[in-house]
Amino acid sequence: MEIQLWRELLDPYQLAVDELIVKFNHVITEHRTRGLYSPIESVEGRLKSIDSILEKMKRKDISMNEIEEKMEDIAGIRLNCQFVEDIEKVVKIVEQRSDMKVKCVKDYIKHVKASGYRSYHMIIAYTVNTIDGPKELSAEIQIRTMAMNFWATVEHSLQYKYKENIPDNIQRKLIDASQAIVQIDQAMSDVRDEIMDAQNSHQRKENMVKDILNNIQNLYRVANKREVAKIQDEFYKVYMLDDMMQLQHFASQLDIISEGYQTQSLT
Ligand code: 0O2
Repeated sequence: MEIQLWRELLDPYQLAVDELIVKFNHVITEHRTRGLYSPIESVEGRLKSIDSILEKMKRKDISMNEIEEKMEDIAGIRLNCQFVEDIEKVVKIVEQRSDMKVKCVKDYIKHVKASGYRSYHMIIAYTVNTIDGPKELSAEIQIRTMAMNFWATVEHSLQYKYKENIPDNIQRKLIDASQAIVQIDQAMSDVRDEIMDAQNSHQRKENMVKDILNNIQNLYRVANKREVAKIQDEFYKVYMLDDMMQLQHFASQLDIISEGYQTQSLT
C-alpha cells in the first residue's frame, strides 16, 4: 500500500487515540478535583505501528481491504489501575459512556493466557469526525493494574526479541513472575482501604491549598495589598500547623472574604 494510503487509513485511528486519551484523563481529573479516589491511575495510548499491522495481517491471514473490519486494536488505549478491585469500576465507566459502544470483551484476568498475561480487554466502537464526515471505528481498551502492566511491558519486549520462540527457561521464569504479580496485587488489595484513605486526604488537602492560593491571587487584584499580604502570612502559619480542621476553617473564612469581593475562585 502507498504511504499516502496508510496515512489516510491510520489518521482517523490516531484521532481516536488522541481523543480517548483526553477523555480518560479527564475522568481522572474529575474524580480528583472532587476529592474522590480515581479508579483510573494513568492513561496511555498508541497507534499500532505499520510493522505490527503487517505482522498481524500475515499471522491472521487478513487482507488489505479487511484491515478495518478485522483488526480491532489499531487504536489502543491502556487504563492502568492501582488495585485489581478498580478494574471492574473502570469497566463500568466505559460501559456507561454514551460516546462509545462496547462490542466485546476478553477477560484475561479470569482466563489467564498461557504466557501468564493478565489484563481486561474491551473492544469498543467509537466515532471520530473527520473532514470526510463521521467515521465509526474499533479501538481496544486494555485495563490492568500497574503490576500487571509492569509484567506485560517486560514480557512484550522479550516477545519482540524472540518472536514466537521465547526459550523455555525464560518462559518458565515469566510464568513464575506472573504468579508473583498476582500475589503483589493481592497484598496491595489487603491494604487498599488504608492506601485509599491516605491518598484521599492528601488529595483533599492539595485541592484545598489550590483553592486558597487561587483566592489569595484573585484578592490581590482587587483588595488592599497589605491586607492580602496579612492573609497570606496567616495561611502559611495555618499550613505549618498541619491540621486539616484548621486549614478547612481558614479556607471557609477566606471564601467569605472572597465572596465579599466577588472574586471567589472557581477551581
Ligand atoms: P501491540 O504492540 O500492542 O500492537 P493476538 O493476541 O494479537 O493474536 P487478538 O485477539 O487480536 O490476538 O488480541 P488479544 O489477544 O486480545 O491481544 C491483543 C493485545 O493484547 C496485544 O497486542 C498485546 O498488546 C496484548 N497481549 C495479548 N497477549 C499478550 C501476551 O501474552 N503478552 C503481552 N505482553 N501482551 C499481550 P499486540 O498486537 O501483540 O501488540
